Amino acid sequence: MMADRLKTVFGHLHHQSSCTTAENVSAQAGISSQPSLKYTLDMPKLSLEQRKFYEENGFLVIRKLVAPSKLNSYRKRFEEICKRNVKVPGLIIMRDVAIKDSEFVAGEKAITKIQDFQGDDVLFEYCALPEVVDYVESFVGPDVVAMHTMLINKPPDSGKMTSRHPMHQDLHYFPFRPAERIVCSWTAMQKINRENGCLVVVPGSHKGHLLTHEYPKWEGGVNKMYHGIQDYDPSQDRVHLDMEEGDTVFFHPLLIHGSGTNRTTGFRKSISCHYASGHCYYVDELDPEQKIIADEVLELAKKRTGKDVDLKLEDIWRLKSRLVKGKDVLNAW
Ligand SMILES: O=C(O)CCC(=O)C(=O)O
Repeated sequence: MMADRLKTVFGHLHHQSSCTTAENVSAQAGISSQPSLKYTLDMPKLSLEQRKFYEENGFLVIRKLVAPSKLNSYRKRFEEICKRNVKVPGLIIMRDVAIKDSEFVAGEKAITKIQDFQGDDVLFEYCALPEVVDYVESFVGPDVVAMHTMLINKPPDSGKMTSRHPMHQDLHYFPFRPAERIVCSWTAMQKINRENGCLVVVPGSHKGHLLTHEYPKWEGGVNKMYHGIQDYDPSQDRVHLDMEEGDTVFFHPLLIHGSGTNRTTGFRKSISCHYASGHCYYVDELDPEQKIIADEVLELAKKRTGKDVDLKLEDIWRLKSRLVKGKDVLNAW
């Protein structure tokens, strides 16, 4: 019994130390990665031109990838969740600071984002859509794990600019690596442009490193866990991604991005999933830059469970991840 347990633990440690590079992770998945194309893999879906674009810019938009009928079903499910007709285990429901501090607002209008919907088969269908996953494999390989799921319902701005999402890098939140084998898919559930707060990206920033994040000192306040890059330089070239319903952007977790104020009277909706290769690994030690988010997430987990348990950040990620296809070595013990 004891020997088996030790074998498992040592096997796990061995796994961690033996796959510390994107090349190793690709090799474990049976894919060769070329040094000149380090952010994409030699899989059938992407053309060479698309691969080169992502390599250079850290994002790639695919037009009309998800059918309106699918997005309608996710929209309806979101409404049901907001009305509390459906209860999803593990789901996190977030409210905009401006709404939270004002009078009670019912239903959909109170909710700015739902997160961790892996326990809901209707919404999780998005993460497993073959049309999406076919592209995801070009970034992470054939073993695909959904790590983080969100449906964002950006509210009309209250006038305090709280609907903005500060410029950040998603890797700030993640205790797994390598970054090259992680990708986000983000699908517009309606027309999204500068008026209602589209995504804004800094092309090429995925080639940099993880920067220090903190809560921005915005006058109107900022939503919980919406950290932004400390000392962000607004003079960097940015691109606003105008998208139509169903358009999907795939982007690297180091890409600097955020989203603007919603200056319309409607709620702006998008659905997204962060995927990792099943051969990624959890880091033994987080980057010092990540301490602020790790402490906040662990504090929240303790509050939610009501227990003062000794949790590590990776325990939370193991619980919320869900296999999409192939093998999940990342979350195996
Ligand atoms: O959809 C948005 O407004 C931005 C979402 C985003 O960047 C994030 O949640 O990391």
